[in-house]
Amino acid sequence: MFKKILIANRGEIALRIIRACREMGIGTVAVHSTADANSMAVRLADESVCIGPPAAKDSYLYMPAIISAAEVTGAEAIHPGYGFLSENSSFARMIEAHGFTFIGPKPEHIDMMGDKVMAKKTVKELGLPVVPGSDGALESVDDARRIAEEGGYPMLIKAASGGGGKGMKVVRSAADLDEAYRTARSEAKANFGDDTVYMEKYLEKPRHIEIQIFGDTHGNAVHLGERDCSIQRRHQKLIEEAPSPILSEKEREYIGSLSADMVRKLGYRGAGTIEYLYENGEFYFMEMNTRIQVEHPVTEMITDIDLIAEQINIAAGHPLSMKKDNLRLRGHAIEIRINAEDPDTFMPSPGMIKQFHAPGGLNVRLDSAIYQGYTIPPYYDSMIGKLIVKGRTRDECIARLKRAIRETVIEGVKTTLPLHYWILEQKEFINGDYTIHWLEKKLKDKEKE
Ligand code: MV4
Repeated sequence: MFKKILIANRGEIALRIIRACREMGIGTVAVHSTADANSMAVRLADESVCIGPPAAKDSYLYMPAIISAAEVTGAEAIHPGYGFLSENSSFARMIEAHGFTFIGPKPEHIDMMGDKVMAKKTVKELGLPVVPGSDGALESVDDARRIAEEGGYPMLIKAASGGGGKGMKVVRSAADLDEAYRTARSEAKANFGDDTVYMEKYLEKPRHIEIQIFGDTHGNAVHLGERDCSIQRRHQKLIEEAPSPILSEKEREYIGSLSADMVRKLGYRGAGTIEYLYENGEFYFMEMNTRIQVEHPVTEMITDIDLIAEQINIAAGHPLSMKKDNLRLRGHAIEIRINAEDPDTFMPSPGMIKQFHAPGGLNVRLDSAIYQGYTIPPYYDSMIGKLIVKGRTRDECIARLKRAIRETVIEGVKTTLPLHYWILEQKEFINGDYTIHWLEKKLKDKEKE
């Protein structure tokens, strides 16, 4: 096992990784920008190294500074967390080239899943259901027209290098095709430096359901069930839960096994998430994320498995700690993302936390790096924490979450907590009756009041 791990990240996930390392008896190095010198991760890690100025491109994204920090501290492995360099194959390669271990998948698998055309082709061959469409990149607008006539409108044009919704264009009829094709290509070029686009049937009312998987270096792969992440706004998830309120045990086992089988055939190593759209009882592969995700705690709550510890074990060459027959999903978990934002306008609200009191009680978990007197810097993502609760049932979870929100005190900055409380009171949320578009529509209606 590693003696020392460097954490190439900040905020709550840096803390989360430090916690796993400490329980495993592994030393920790926190790297930080000048803006994060007073962070909780810096305080709690065994050592810390300043790697640059506030702008992420000069610190958390600046690979030479991170590699140097690993060199000078004698760390053996690097955990990238999520965001920043977590899905950058050049970073993974550079780490390995310098003799360190990247706590994550093989660089080839990062590249494969980063190219959405390649990813779709690969997983289709390995048995996953995909959305019918262009079977590869679109060659021309005539190519697009032919495929659309055959499959029927509406269609969706997507960027091969995209993801997270950027560069997508819905095409409702043949009359819109020309413009959609051209703007999709130019936006793809502008955003990703690659104008490759592909097309698929547009699903109007899907849910976002994702499967947590793990593979090891011994040919084993498992799934840890699904998370339902359909409560989102502008491709930012607000609430995630496990299990999904709308899947049957049979559907869970079907899509979970297919996902684990795919990952085993791929020879994938580490944590990963397979994202699906779910509509009318069918699953359609959307993307695969090759990192640990923000919402991993809901899976931890219902499996009792430390997913970060599992990532570290796998990177150290150990076999998976869990097997299909010693894995059981128990109860229900819901996570809300707490952002330092105005709950009505979503404008970022950085500044000093004047008062802070954490919620507690049975099965309440707060993953956050904030403390009273801490100043949230304006340079990074506005997520300042995650409140996760577990219950025996979904209803118990919702009641517990509302209770925990009411006892949370965060003063000095605006947060999205009041918005979450409001969502938890909506009948559609309570009934589990919503699509990925529900929240945005509901917020529009709310505005009119
Ligand atoms: C889709 C879709 C409907 N039909 N693909 C958005 C992000 C990118 N990863 C894929 N996305 C979508 N792909 C087909 N064929 C709808 C979306 C989508 C979406 C998906 C998940 C969560 C939120 C979303 C919000 C808007 C659109």
